[in-house]
Amino acid sequence: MKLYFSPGACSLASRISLHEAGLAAEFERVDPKTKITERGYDYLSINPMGFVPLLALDDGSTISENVAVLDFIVDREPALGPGGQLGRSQLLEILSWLSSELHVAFRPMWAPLEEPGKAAAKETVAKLLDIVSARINELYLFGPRFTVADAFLFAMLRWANAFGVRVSPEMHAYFERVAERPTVQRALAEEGLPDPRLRIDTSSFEALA
Ligand SMILES: N[C@@H](CCC(=O)N[C@@H](CS)C(=O)NCC(=O)O)C(=O)O
Repeated sequence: MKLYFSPGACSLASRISLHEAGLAAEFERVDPKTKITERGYDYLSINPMGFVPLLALDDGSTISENVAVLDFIVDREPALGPGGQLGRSQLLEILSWLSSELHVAFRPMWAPLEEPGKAAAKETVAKLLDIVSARINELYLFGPRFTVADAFLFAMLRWANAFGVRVSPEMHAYFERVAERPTVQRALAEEGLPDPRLRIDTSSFEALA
């Protein structure tokens, strides 16, 4: 299978999850501006929405949308989901929330907006991160076990860190904990991204200021 990705984009969650699942995959970079892949293909002919991630399976079928790609990976490696009778529903619940509420809330930060618009977006993201911070239970979102939802949240915490969004000390500790995982370190290195533990701007953490 092949994952279409852009460095540092939400597709980082798929790459981390593939590594966690021990699934072998190729990776093809997509230029988010030109929509041309690193092998020179028109990405819009592969995914008309133009978004990454997209997982192309060996039989020619494709899966786009973070929620669907991460759910597919859990289907292959159930240990990456919360398990239990309600596990699948609870996983889809948090993945949907991360996708449709948190991910979308970041969008104004990349838009050519005036500063007040960006400041409002940062505040919205901070409030949403406070909500999800309260869900961290023991080590991860679903307790002691790392799931694909943690990979998704980690990809967005990188952005929050880069944009200087305020996060709780609990979320800061969680971010560092996820960053320590060998699969995360591997995924960051493969995408040419720095280790965020070396770049965390502690001045943006109110409790530490
Ligand atoms: N609804 C999509 C959104 C994915 C998305 O926004 N991907 C971004 C990268 S984080 C992207 O491909 N942006 C390129 C663009 O906006 O043209 C999903 O959840 O997979």
